[in-house]
Formats: sequence, structure tokens, C-alpha cells
Amino acid sequence: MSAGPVVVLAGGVGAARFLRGLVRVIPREDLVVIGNTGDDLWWQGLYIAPDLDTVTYWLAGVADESRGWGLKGDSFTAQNALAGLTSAAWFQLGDRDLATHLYRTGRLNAGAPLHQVTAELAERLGARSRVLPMSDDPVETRLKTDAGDLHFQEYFVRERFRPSVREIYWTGIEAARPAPGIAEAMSAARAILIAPSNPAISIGPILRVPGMRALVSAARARTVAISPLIQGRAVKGPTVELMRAEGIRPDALGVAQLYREIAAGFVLDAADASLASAIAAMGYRVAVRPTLLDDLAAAREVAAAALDLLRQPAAA
Ligand code: FO1
Repeated sequence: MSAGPVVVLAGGVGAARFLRGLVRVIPREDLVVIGNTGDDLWWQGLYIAPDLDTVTYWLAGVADESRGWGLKGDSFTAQNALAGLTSAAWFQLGDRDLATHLYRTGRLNAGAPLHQVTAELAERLGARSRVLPMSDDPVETRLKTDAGDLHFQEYFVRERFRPSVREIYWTGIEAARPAPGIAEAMSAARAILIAPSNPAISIGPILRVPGMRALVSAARARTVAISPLIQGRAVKGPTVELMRAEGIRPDALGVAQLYREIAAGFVLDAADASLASAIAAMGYRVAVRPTLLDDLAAAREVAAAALDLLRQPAAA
């Protein structure tokens, strides 16, 4: 396989679990992660970037891997003190996690662009791979629900994704542009992988950044998607409900249909092997593997299977 980076379109925890396996099959210096920023929020005056932080923390080996987000062994002294001052303390920040948000907010207020601050954090925390935001421009994932018009974190954390979702939309998306470095990484990439993240709420925003879909589809022959669903169910979270809200069939076939113009490979969970021929008929090369990424070996196996699909001779 030629030189050039392996680029991964990534959301949060599901993508991070996958990346932990990927960096066991490629040199971590070859990895460029393009992270979703639709989940980002200003919280008590601090700029939080959950998906960028989750990916960075997992790659750096400092993530709380049981909870999924935040830092291993973190304390919540400041959080508990805040909860004593206001009932609007539903988004929990650990004390060491707080340093990340203080650093990023200070740098943004000093005029540094988000991609620059994200690179500084990845470097200082020891991720040893590049982490890029999908855009430096502000984009917010919002949901029209029966509990009102909510920011994604209000829906996901405060309301615990209980409200039924009528529509998902993004503010700022039309004016957004891919962050500097993304176009170069995509055209030089030896492989582009779509991580097993929520196609509606995590991969969707990345592909909605004007110009991004064109960049990925130009590299379609080198792009492989990993199914985030197993027998129509997400490992956890509101993935199915959110896919329905976006009119996407909530199973691996629906995901394959969504990505068919931009990916040539698809890694399908063994439980969905019966869908393999229908997905191959869409023009994909298909690998069937257990995709539950609860351990490192499984994540490594899925990553290897995705890259192997690109080594196969072009499908007849
Ligand atoms: N998720 C929760 O369910 N509750 C929280 O209090 C919470 C805080 C939090 C702080 C920093 C961070 O980076 C992530 C955090 N998350 C929390 C997870 C976050 O809502 C999700 O990881 C993503 O936004 C969805 O991928």
C-alpha cells in the first residue's frame, strides 16, 4: 500500500474504541482523525469539544474507558461545588478534564483557530496521531423534539435522550468549511475509514460540511465504512432513533445506502452476514467480522479487516 496517512471520520466513544484497535495495525503517526464538532458547546463560559476530547484521550491512553468520556481516575470536586451553586450543572466536568477546557477556551479567546488548539492538546496529551476538527467554524447539532428545540447535549445528557425526535438540524453548517489540512490529508490518504459512529449525528455533520462529501467521494476507491449497528441495534445510545429521524433505515443496509457514493468497502457485523450480498450488490467490497468493539483484540481485527478490503484486487 502506498504511503500517505490513514484518515478516519470519527464521532465519539464508538470511534475511539475503533481507533484504539486501528493504531495496533498501523503506525500511530500515520493516523489523521477528522472529528465531529456538532456536539461542541459553550458551558459556563468554557468551550467543550466532546468528540475531539474523547478521541484525543483514548488515543493518548488516558481516557476513562468504562465511562467512555473524560479522564481515567478524574475527581469531580469543582463539579460538586458547582452543583452547590446552580441546578444547571447537568454536564459534568472532571477536575483534570477542566484543565483541557480552560486551556482550549483561553487559546480560542486569544484568537487561535480550533484546529490549532486541537493539535496542541493532542500533542501535549500524547495522542501521537493528528486530530483535526471537521471545521474551525461554529456548527451546532440541534434537535426538534417533543421537549422543545434542544442542543445535542441538552437532548443527550440533560434529557437522557428520552424526548422523541422530529428533526435534526445544524446551525452554521452552510458557512462552515473543512478545517485546514483536511483536503491535503484526504487526497494523500492511502485509506479513508468511516468509523462505527452514529451516521445521523456524528458522521452526518462531518459529511454536511460544504465540500467534505466531494473530498471523500473523490477517494471512494480507498474508503471503507464500518457498520455502527449490529442486527439493527446500536451498541448503546439513541443511534436508531436518530437514524429514523433522518429517514435512514436503521440497520446495516441503511448505513450502506447512506455511504454508497463515498465508500467502496463495508465491514459488516457477523450477525448481519445475511445482508452481505445486498450490500455487495450496491457496489461494495464486503468483509464480515464481529464488530462489537468491547475489547482491543476485536477492535484490532475490525481495523485490519477494513484495511484488507483495500488490498483486495478490485471487485470484478
Ligand atoms: N455524557 C454524559 O452522559 N454526561 C455527562 O455529564 C457528560 C459530560 C461530558 C464532559 C466532557 C466530554 O468530553 C463528554 C461528556 N459527556 C457526557 C459525553 C458526551 O455528551 C458524548 O460523548 C458526546 O457528545 C456524544 O458522542
